[in-house]
This record gives sequence, C-alpha cells and structure tokens, in this order.
Amino acid sequence: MRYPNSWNQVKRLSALIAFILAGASNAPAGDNDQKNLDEQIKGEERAVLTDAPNVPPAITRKNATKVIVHLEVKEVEGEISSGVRYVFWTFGGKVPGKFIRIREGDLVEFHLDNHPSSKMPHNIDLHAVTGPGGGAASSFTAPGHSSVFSFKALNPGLYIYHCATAPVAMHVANGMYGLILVEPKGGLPKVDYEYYVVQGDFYTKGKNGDKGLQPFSMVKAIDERPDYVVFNGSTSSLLEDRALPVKAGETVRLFIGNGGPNMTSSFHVIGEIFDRVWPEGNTNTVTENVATTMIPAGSAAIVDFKVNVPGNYVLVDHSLTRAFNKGALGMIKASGEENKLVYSGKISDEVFLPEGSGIRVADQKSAKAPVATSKVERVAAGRAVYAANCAACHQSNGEGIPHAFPPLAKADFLNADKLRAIKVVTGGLTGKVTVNGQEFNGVMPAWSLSDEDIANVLSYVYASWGNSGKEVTAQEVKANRVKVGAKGQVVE
Ligand code: HEC
Ligand SMILES: [Cu+2]
Repeated sequence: MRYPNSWNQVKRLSALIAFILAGASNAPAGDNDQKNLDEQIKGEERAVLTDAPNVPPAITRKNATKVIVHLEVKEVEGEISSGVRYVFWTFGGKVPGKFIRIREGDLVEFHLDNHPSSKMPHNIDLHAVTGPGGGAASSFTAPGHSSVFSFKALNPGLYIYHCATAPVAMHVANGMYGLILVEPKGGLPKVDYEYYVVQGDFYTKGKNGDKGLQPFSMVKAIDERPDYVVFNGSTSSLLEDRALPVKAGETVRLFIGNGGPNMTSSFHVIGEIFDRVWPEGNTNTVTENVATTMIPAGSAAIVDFKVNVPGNYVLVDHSLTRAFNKGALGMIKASGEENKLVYSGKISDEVFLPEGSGIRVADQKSAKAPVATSKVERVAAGRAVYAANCAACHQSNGEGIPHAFPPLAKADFLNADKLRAIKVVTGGLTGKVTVNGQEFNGVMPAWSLSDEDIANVLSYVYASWGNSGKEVTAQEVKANRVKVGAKGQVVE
C-alpha cells in the first residue's frame, strides 16, 4: 500500500529533522560566539545612524566588516507634552537615541562624544556588547571629551543601549536609551516599511499637564509613579502629522524598545494582529499571531504585520491609563483602497486620541501658569488647552462628530450664553442637548482646569470657526464655575 508507506517516510523524515533541530539547540553555549569571533573582518565603513522613527537601511553585506560609530551625547531642552518642557539627556540630540544597525560578526569601533555644553559625564552600556558593563566602564566621558572602545558583535538580536552613569535610573529616566540591531547573517525577512519606536516613563516635579519647565523627580522615580509614559520622548511624537505613514496591503516592521527605567510595556497596536513577533529581540525565535507583546524595561521586540485595510492604527501600552492619560499613544496611518472583505464598515479616525489628565475626580489646585494680559494672548494660550483637552471629542476644526460630539463651530448653544458655557466646562454636561438643530445625548466630563485655562480655551473657541468672538476672563470663570466636591459630586 503506497499511502502508508510514504506516510512512514514522512514520519521518519520529520523525526530526523526534529533530531537535527534538537541537536542544534543542545549545542554548547557560546558555539555561535566562536564562529563569529573567527569570522574574518573585511573592509571598513561608517555606520549610518538615524533618529526615530527612521531605521537605517537593511544590511546586504555577506561578510563581517569594521563599523565605525560616532554617537554624541547632548543635554537638550524639549517638549514632553504640550507646553511642558523638560531637559532631556540624549544620545544624538533626541529621545530615543540614534538607531544603530550592524551585522552579526562585525567589529565595532565605538566613539562616544560628550558635547562641551553638557553638565554631566555620561557613558554607554550596549546590551549587544559582551564585556564588563556592556562598554560602560570604557566609555565614561566628561563634558567636551570623547572615548573610544571596540567590540565584536557575537550575538544577533535587537538590543537596548543606555547610559549607566550614576545615578543610573536618573540618566535613563532623562531619556538616555536607544536601540542597536545586530542583524543575523541571513538578514531579516523583507518588509515594505521599518520604523523605530521606544517607550519610556518620565517623572516630573509637577503633575501631568503642569506647564513650564519641569525638573526630574527622583522621589516619584523611586516610587515608580510616572507622570508621563510616552513613545519616542513626547506625547505627540507619533500623532497627527507625525503619524507613521504606510499603504494598505503592505507590510510593516516595528523595532520596539522599552527604555524604562521602570515600566514594563504591554505593547499593542489597536486593530492589528502581529503576524510575526521576535520576542525580547531574539532573532532566532519567531512567534506568530500575537495581539499584545510584553516588552520588559531594558528590552526590545521586533513585530511584523501586514496592514490589510486603510485607516488609523493606534500604538498603545495596553496598561491603558498610561496610553490615554499619560501619553503612550502613537499612530500608524494607512492610506489606500478599502478591502470590504477584510473589514467592512466606517473607519473612525478620531476616537483614540489623548484624553488628557484634566478629568476631574477631586478638587484641583491650579498650576502657576503665566497669566494672559490681553485677548490675543488668551486666544493663543487657549489653542494649546483646546488641543490637549477638547480636540479628542470636538475635533481640531470644532466640527464635532455627528451623533456623538456636538460641534463648537458656529454652535448656537455655545454662542447663546457665555456663562452657561463656563458651567458646561467646569461642571460637565449630560442628558439631551440640541446644537444647531441636532440632538446629542452624551457625557461631557467636568474639567479640573484652572480658571485661567478655562478662560483661555473658551476665548479660543469663541474666537475660532465663525463663532461670536466673545472674550471669557478668569474672573468670570471664577465667579461662575460649578464647584465639584472631593468625591467628584457637583456642589453648586
Ligand atoms: C470626552 C469627550 C469630550 C471632551 C474631551 C470635551 N467635550 Fe465638550 N461635550 C462633549 C459631549 C458628549 C457634549 C454633549 C453633552 C450632552 O449630550 O449632554 C459636549 C458639550 C459641550 C458644550 C455644549 C454644547 C455645544 O456644542 O456648544 C461645550 C461648550 C463644550 N462641550 C465645550 C468643551 C470644551 C471647551 C472642552 C475642552 C475643555 C470639551 N468640551 C471637551 C464631549 C466632550
Ligand atoms: Cu548619562
């Protein structure tokens, strides 16, 4: 009988394959290291380094080479969230640091330069390095100095690198991390897009949303109470015009790191399933069909997926208050033809946007923000308050979303009564409301914003989109605000 015969052959063959595979994984630890140590170095090149979200081109070389890396540490002031400034310590001027891409077996000559304007010494610990401190001991560099060390890339994989100068957690919390990819000899499977994203947790003296320059809080860092958890160093680095562009029908790879210093990431893309994941950046092991992958602090993962239908896909840490309230949100924007077979129905673009931290649960203390001295200043300041707190629902053009969020643009309800608008924003609004002939029955939360911020945002709304142009002052807000008790109940 032919069928059982050939079936037996298949079984014997698969037993043989299993034996070979088992043999491979039973090889003594470090065998591959020796092969890579023995591989001859041919030629020399300077590494192409990129800022997030960009990734250097794939390596097509068939041989190991000497790669020269120049990375410059800079301490730079930037924005972590709208109106919130922070002094980041960086590898290359941005958070995360530059993406470094080399090949297994390469010999890396690493130059760490510390910019003369730095206030601190810094160093680098690359998890791709075999040797004491991952290079930290040899790369300790004072401001205005430069250190050189070299290493052989023995293990393929995607690795985090970070500063390891004391206090280490502080240097990391200030943004000193990035990714280095040691490509396996055969390379990774080809995809249409590759992007670079690193999550990090930030600890500020003020609370989330407090404006101005915020110093680092060691107390909160030790307590592991981050005020911000963000991708690529800011709450908006991957939103709106900075969303990652792709085309429907094409494949995307994300090199995802987690700099920490403390939080573990439950990384997920809303509306996508990762076709392939290399967990913990281990390029030897691939798993399939994963929706959420865990990325420990100080680790990384590679995720691949095909975007089948156009629309917006939101990157989150699925510990969700980190995403919607502390900033761990990013977006992939897929353009192209709809594929009704895969997904039919309306594609909603606007729901998954930051909700801000202003939803009131307790009495608020207003932050010491600058006070507007003219209507022009008020309206200008109100634009940022609107973007952070209102645009998620009422949209950045004030048009709202039919049947869900009423318009503020040319809105009869809004324009009819300024004091009522103050009550709506300070006390919230529920139940039926008719705006421009359309009925809405949703929930508008009460906002724990200062008198000044509410005056600014309402003045901005009134000055925009064909509205009446009325000014709302902080005194008017103070006199007309709905008071909310410590438990969140209205105590008018
Ligand atoms: C989470 C979604 C959401 C956010 C964020 C939000 N609103 Fe609303 N807003 C609503 C909903 C829903 C209603 C209608 C409530 C109802 O049906 O009773 C509303 C109603 C209003 C109204 C009265 C109706 C109108 O169109 O004139 C005003 C004014 C208003 N919001 C202003 C603001 C301002 C200013 C902000 C930012 C500080 C803001 N809203 C943030 C959901 C939101
Ligand atoms: Cu440092």
